[in-house]
Amino acid sequence: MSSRMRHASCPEESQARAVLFGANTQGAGFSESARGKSDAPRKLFTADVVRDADNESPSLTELLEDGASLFDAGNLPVEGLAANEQLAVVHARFVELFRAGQRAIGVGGDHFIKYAALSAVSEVFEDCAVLYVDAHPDCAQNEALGFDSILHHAWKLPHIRPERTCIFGVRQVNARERDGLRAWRPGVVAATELVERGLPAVLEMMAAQLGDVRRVFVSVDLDGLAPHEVPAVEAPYPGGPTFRELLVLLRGLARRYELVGMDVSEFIPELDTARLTALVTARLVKEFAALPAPR
Ligand SMILES: [Mn+2]
Repeated sequence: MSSRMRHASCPEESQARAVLFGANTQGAGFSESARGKSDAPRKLFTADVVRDADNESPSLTELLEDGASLFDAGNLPVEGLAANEQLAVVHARFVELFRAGQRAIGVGGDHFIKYAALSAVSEVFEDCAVLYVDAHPDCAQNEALGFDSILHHAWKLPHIRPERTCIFGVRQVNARERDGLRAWRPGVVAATELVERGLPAVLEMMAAQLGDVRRVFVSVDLDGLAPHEVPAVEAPYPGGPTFRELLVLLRGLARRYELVGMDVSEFIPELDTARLTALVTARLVKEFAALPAPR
Protein backbone atom coordinates (compact mmCIF):
# COMPACT_ATOMS: atom_id res chain seq x y z
CA MET A 1 0.00 0.00 0.00
CA SER A 2 1.32 3.41 -0.86
CA SER A 3 0.78 6.62 1.04
CA ARG A 4 -0.30 9.91 -0.46
CA MET A 5 1.16 13.37 0.01
CA ARG A 6 -1.55 15.22 1.93
CA HIS A 7 -0.44 18.55 0.45
CA ALA A 8 -1.65 17.24 -2.93
CA SER A 9 -5.30 17.96 -2.18
CA CYS A 10 -6.79 17.84 -5.68
CA PRO A 11 -9.40 15.06 -5.39
CA GLU A 12 -9.44 13.91 -9.03
CA GLU A 13 -6.57 13.39 -11.43
CA SER A 14 -8.63 14.76 -14.31
CA GLN A 15 -9.02 18.12 -12.51
CA ALA A 16 -5.34 18.48 -11.59
CA ARG A 17 -2.92 20.92 -13.18
CA ALA A 18 0.01 18.81 -11.93
CA VAL A 19 0.18 15.07 -11.19
CA LEU A 20 2.72 13.40 -8.90
CA PHE A 21 3.60 9.73 -9.18
CA GLY A 22 6.31 7.48 -7.75
CA ALA A 23 8.28 5.03 -9.90
CA ASN A 24 10.94 3.10 -8.05
CA THR A 25 12.94 2.17 -11.13
CA GLN A 26 16.01 0.02 -10.49
CA GLY A 27 18.89 -1.35 -12.50
CA ALA A 28 20.62 1.63 -14.11
CA GLY A 29 23.61 1.03 -11.83
CA PHE A 30 25.56 3.39 -9.60
CA SER A 31 28.71 5.42 -9.98
CA GLU A 32 31.88 4.61 -8.10
CA SER A 33 31.77 6.73 -5.01
CA ALA A 34 32.85 7.03 -1.42
CA ARG A 35 30.02 4.64 -0.60
CA GLY A 36 31.56 1.94 -2.76
CA LYS A 37 30.34 0.34 -5.94
CA SER A 38 27.16 -1.65 -5.50
CA ASP A 39 24.38 -3.01 -7.65
CA ALA A 40 22.30 -4.05 -4.68
CA PRO A 41 18.67 -2.94 -5.01
CA ARG A 42 17.45 -0.39 -2.52
CA LYS A 43 14.99 -1.56 0.08
CA LEU A 44 12.79 1.48 0.54
CA PHE A 45 10.39 3.12 -1.84
CA THR A 46 11.71 6.62 -2.28
CA ALA A 47 8.46 8.37 -3.15
CA ASP A 48 6.72 7.05 -0.02
CA VAL A 49 9.58 8.30 2.17
CA VAL A 50 9.22 11.72 0.55
CA ARG A 51 5.46 11.70 1.15
CA ASP A 52 5.88 10.61 4.79
CA ALA A 53 8.45 13.35 5.46
CA ASP A 54 6.18 15.99 3.96
CA ASN A 55 3.12 14.72 5.81
CA GLU A 56 5.07 14.92 9.08
CA SER A 57 6.44 18.41 8.33
CA PRO A 58 3.68 19.93 6.18
CA SER A 59 3.93 23.38 4.66
CA LEU A 60 2.38 25.53 2.00
CA THR A 61 4.78 26.67 -0.72
CA GLU A 62 7.03 29.65 -0.02
CA LEU A 63 4.46 31.87 -1.79
CA LEU A 64 1.74 30.45 0.49
CA GLU A 65 0.02 28.32 -2.14
CA ASP A 66 -1.76 25.12 -1.18
CA GLY A 67 -1.75 21.93 -3.23
CA ALA A 68 -5.31 22.17 -4.58
CA SER A 69 -4.10 21.83 -8.17
CA LEU A 70 -1.79 18.87 -7.44
CA PHE A 71 -3.00 15.25 -7.51
CA ASP A 72 -0.96 12.41 -6.02
CA ALA A 73 -1.48 9.35 -8.20
CA GLY A 74 0.49 6.96 -5.99
CA ASN A 75 3.16 4.62 -7.33
CA LEU A 76 3.59 2.84 -10.62
CA PRO A 77 4.00 -0.95 -10.35
CA VAL A 78 7.56 -1.28 -11.65
CA GLU A 79 9.22 -3.35 -8.95
CA GLY A 80 10.45 -6.72 -10.17
CA LEU A 81 10.05 -5.80 -13.86
CA ALA A 82 12.88 -6.11 -16.38
CA ALA A 83 14.55 -2.86 -17.39
CA ASN A 84 12.71 -2.51 -20.71
CA GLU A 85 9.37 -3.19 -18.99
CA GLN A 86 10.08 -0.56 -16.31
CA LEU A 87 10.98 1.93 -19.03
CA ALA A 88 7.76 1.15 -20.92
CA VAL A 89 5.51 1.62 -17.87
CA VAL A 90 7.08 4.93 -16.83
CA HIS A 91 7.27 6.18 -20.43
CA ALA A 92 3.54 5.47 -20.92
CA ARG A 93 2.60 7.39 -17.76
CA PHE A 94 4.58 10.47 -18.78
CA VAL A 95 3.07 10.30 -22.30
CA GLU A 96 -0.45 10.06 -20.87
CA LEU A 97 0.02 13.14 -18.67
CA PHE A 98 1.78 15.18 -21.36
CA ARG A 99 -1.06 14.44 -23.80
CA ALA A 100 -3.61 15.47 -21.15
CA GLY A 101 -1.80 18.81 -20.81
CA GLN A 102 -0.92 18.13 -17.18
CA ARG A 103 2.45 18.83 -15.56
CA ALA A 104 3.92 15.37 -14.88
CA ILE A 105 6.11 14.92 -11.79
CA GLY A 106 7.77 11.50 -11.41
CA VAL A 107 9.78 10.63 -8.31
CA GLY A 108 12.22 7.72 -8.78
CA GLY A 109 13.85 5.44 -8.52
CA ASP A 110 17.17 5.48 -10.25
CA HIS A 111 18.34 6.93 -13.59
CA PHE A 112 15.99 4.72 -15.63
CA ILE A 113 13.18 7.17 -14.77
CA LYS A 114 15.14 9.86 -16.62
CA TYR A 115 15.37 7.93 -19.87
CA ALA A 116 11.71 6.91 -19.63
CA ALA A 117 10.73 10.56 -19.12
CA LEU A 118 12.93 11.90 -21.92
CA SER A 119 11.69 9.28 -24.38
CA ALA A 120 8.13 10.37 -23.52
CA VAL A 121 9.09 14.02 -24.05
CA SER A 122 10.49 13.10 -27.47
CA GLU A 123 7.35 11.20 -28.38
CA VAL A 124 4.87 13.94 -27.45
CA PHE A 125 6.71 17.22 -28.06
CA GLU A 126 8.78 18.36 -31.01
CA ASP A 127 9.88 21.59 -29.33
CA CYS A 128 10.87 20.74 -25.77
CA ALA A 129 14.25 21.59 -24.25
CA VAL A 130 15.77 19.80 -21.25
CA LEU A 131 17.20 21.26 -18.05
CA TYR A 132 19.31 18.44 -16.59
CA VAL A 133 20.36 19.10 -13.00
CA ASP A 134 23.26 16.80 -12.13
CA ALA A 135 26.80 16.79 -10.74
CA HIS A 136 27.57 14.43 -13.63
CA PRO A 137 26.94 14.88 -17.37
CA ASP A 138 25.69 11.26 -17.88
CA CYS A 139 26.88 11.27 -21.50
CA ALA A 140 29.42 8.44 -21.67
CA GLN A 141 29.13 6.90 -25.13
CA ASN A 142 28.24 3.43 -23.89
CA GLU A 143 26.18 1.01 -25.93
CA ALA A 144 24.18 -0.06 -22.88
CA LEU A 145 21.76 2.32 -21.19
CA GLY A 146 23.03 3.02 -17.66
CA PHE A 147 23.39 5.75 -15.07
CA ASP A 148 26.30 7.42 -16.91
CA SER A 149 24.90 7.20 -20.46
CA ILE A 150 21.33 8.52 -20.10
CA LEU A 151 21.89 11.67 -22.14
CA HIS A 152 24.02 9.89 -24.75
CA HIS A 153 21.01 7.69 -25.46
CA ALA A 154 18.42 10.45 -25.04
CA TRP A 155 20.18 12.61 -27.65
CA LYS A 156 19.63 9.82 -30.19
CA LEU A 157 15.85 10.22 -29.76
CA PRO A 158 14.12 12.23 -32.51
CA HIS A 159 13.28 15.35 -30.48
CA ILE A 160 15.81 15.48 -27.64
CA ARG A 161 18.81 17.48 -28.78
CA PRO A 162 22.13 18.45 -27.18
CA GLU A 163 21.71 22.00 -28.55
CA ARG A 164 18.46 22.22 -26.56
CA THR A 165 19.90 20.75 -23.35
CA CYS A 166 21.36 22.62 -20.39
CA ILE A 167 23.24 20.49 -17.85
CA PHE A 168 23.31 22.47 -14.61
CA GLY A 169 25.61 21.85 -11.65
CA VAL A 170 28.15 19.62 -13.41
CA ARG A 171 31.34 19.27 -11.39
CA GLN A 172 32.41 15.59 -11.33
CA VAL A 173 33.29 14.32 -14.80
CA ASN A 174 35.28 11.25 -15.81
CA ALA A 175 37.27 10.91 -19.04
CA ARG A 176 34.53 8.95 -20.82
CA GLU A 177 31.97 11.62 -20.01
CA ARG A 178 34.39 14.32 -21.15
CA ASP A 179 34.60 12.52 -24.51
CA GLY A 180 30.80 12.49 -24.61
CA LEU A 181 30.63 16.22 -23.84
CA ARG A 182 33.12 16.95 -26.64
CA ALA A 183 31.23 14.77 -29.12
CA TRP A 184 27.69 16.01 -28.32
CA ARG A 185 28.47 19.61 -27.22
CA PRO A 186 25.44 20.23 -24.95
CA GLY A 187 24.97 23.41 -22.94
CA VAL A 188 26.66 23.29 -19.54
CA VAL A 189 26.26 25.69 -16.62
CA ALA A 190 28.52 25.15 -13.61
CA ALA A 191 27.27 26.15 -10.17
CA THR A 192 30.31 28.42 -9.83
CA GLU A 193 28.76 30.62 -12.56
CA LEU A 194 26.18 31.61 -9.93
CA VAL A 195 28.99 33.19 -7.91
CA GLU A 196 30.97 34.58 -10.81
CA ARG A 197 28.13 36.04 -12.91
CA GLY A 198 25.16 36.18 -10.58
CA LEU A 199 21.83 34.46 -10.86
CA PRO A 200 20.10 36.72 -13.43
CA ALA A 201 23.01 36.23 -15.84
CA VAL A 202 22.91 32.47 -15.26
CA LEU A 203 19.21 32.46 -16.16
CA GLU A 204 20.08 34.17 -19.46
CA MET A 205 22.85 31.61 -20.06
CA MET A 206 20.40 28.78 -19.47
CA ALA A 207 17.82 30.31 -21.79
CA ALA A 208 20.44 30.62 -24.53
CA GLN A 209 21.37 26.95 -24.12
CA LEU A 210 17.75 25.76 -24.01
CA GLY A 211 17.19 27.54 -27.29
CA ASP A 212 14.15 28.85 -29.11
CA VAL A 213 11.53 26.48 -27.71
CA ARG A 214 8.15 26.82 -26.00
CA ARG A 215 8.57 24.00 -23.52
CA VAL A 216 11.10 22.71 -21.02
CA PHE A 217 11.32 19.40 -19.17
CA VAL A 218 13.35 19.34 -15.93
CA SER A 219 15.33 16.23 -14.97
CA VAL A 220 16.82 16.32 -11.47
CA ASP A 221 19.49 13.98 -10.16
CA LEU A 222 19.54 14.98 -6.50
CA ASP A 223 23.35 14.77 -6.44
CA GLY A 224 23.31 17.86 -8.65
CA LEU A 225 22.35 19.96 -5.63
CA ALA A 226 24.70 20.90 -2.80
CA PRO A 227 25.29 17.83 -0.62
CA HIS A 228 24.98 19.75 2.65
CA GLU A 229 21.29 20.12 1.78
CA VAL A 230 20.85 16.85 -0.10
CA PRO A 231 23.19 14.34 1.54
CA ALA A 232 21.37 11.06 0.87
CA VAL A 233 22.62 10.31 -2.63
CA GLU A 234 24.98 7.66 -4.00
CA ALA A 235 27.65 10.07 -5.21
CA PRO A 236 27.66 13.28 -3.15
CA TYR A 237 30.15 15.82 -4.46
CA PRO A 238 30.83 19.29 -3.06
CA GLY A 239 30.00 22.59 -4.67
CA GLY A 240 26.54 22.24 -6.16
CA PRO A 241 23.78 24.84 -6.36
CA THR A 242 21.53 25.21 -3.34
CA PHE A 243 17.83 24.39 -3.40
CA ARG A 244 16.93 28.07 -3.20
CA GLU A 245 19.12 28.88 -6.21
CA LEU A 246 17.44 26.12 -8.21
CA LEU A 247 14.01 27.37 -7.15
CA VAL A 248 14.75 30.94 -8.24
CA LEU A 249 16.01 29.66 -11.61
CA LEU A 250 12.90 27.49 -12.04
CA ARG A 251 10.69 30.50 -11.32
CA GLY A 252 12.60 32.43 -13.97
CA LEU A 253 12.22 29.62 -16.49
CA ALA A 254 8.48 29.32 -15.70
CA ARG A 255 8.02 32.95 -16.80
CA ARG A 256 9.43 32.07 -20.24
CA TYR A 257 8.60 28.42 -20.88
CA GLU A 258 5.82 25.94 -20.29
CA LEU A 259 7.38 23.54 -17.78
CA VAL A 260 5.83 20.26 -18.91
CA GLY A 261 7.20 18.03 -16.20
CA MET A 262 10.01 16.87 -13.97
CA ASP A 263 11.67 13.70 -12.78
CA VAL A 264 13.65 13.39 -9.55
CA SER A 265 16.01 10.49 -8.98
CA GLU A 266 18.80 8.98 -6.88
CA PHE A 267 17.46 9.61 -3.38
CA ILE A 268 18.64 6.85 -1.02
CA PRO A 269 16.40 6.91 2.07
CA GLU A 270 18.69 4.69 4.16
CA LEU A 271 21.29 7.47 4.12
CA ASP A 272 18.88 10.30 4.99
CA THR A 273 19.41 10.41 8.75
CA ALA A 274 18.20 14.02 9.19
CA ARG A 275 15.44 13.62 6.52
CA LEU A 276 16.88 16.63 4.71
CA THR A 277 16.93 14.92 1.34
CA ALA A 278 13.30 13.82 1.69
CA LEU A 279 12.25 17.34 2.65
CA VAL A 280 14.17 18.94 -0.22
CA THR A 281 12.55 16.48 -2.64
CA ALA A 282 9.07 17.13 -1.22
CA ARG A 283 9.60 20.87 -1.37
CA LEU A 284 10.90 20.64 -4.94
CA VAL A 285 7.77 18.70 -5.94
CA LYS A 286 5.42 21.19 -4.26
CA GLU A 287 7.16 24.33 -5.54
CA PHE A 288 7.49 22.89 -9.07
CA ALA A 289 3.82 21.90 -9.14
CA ALA A 290 2.81 25.43 -8.14
CA LEU A 291 4.94 27.29 -10.73
CA PRO A 292 2.63 29.35 -12.95
CA ALA A 293 2.31 28.99 -16.71
CA PRO A 294 3.99 31.74 -18.75
CA ARG A 295 1.73 34.71 -19.58
MN1 LIG B 1 24.60 12.37 -10.91
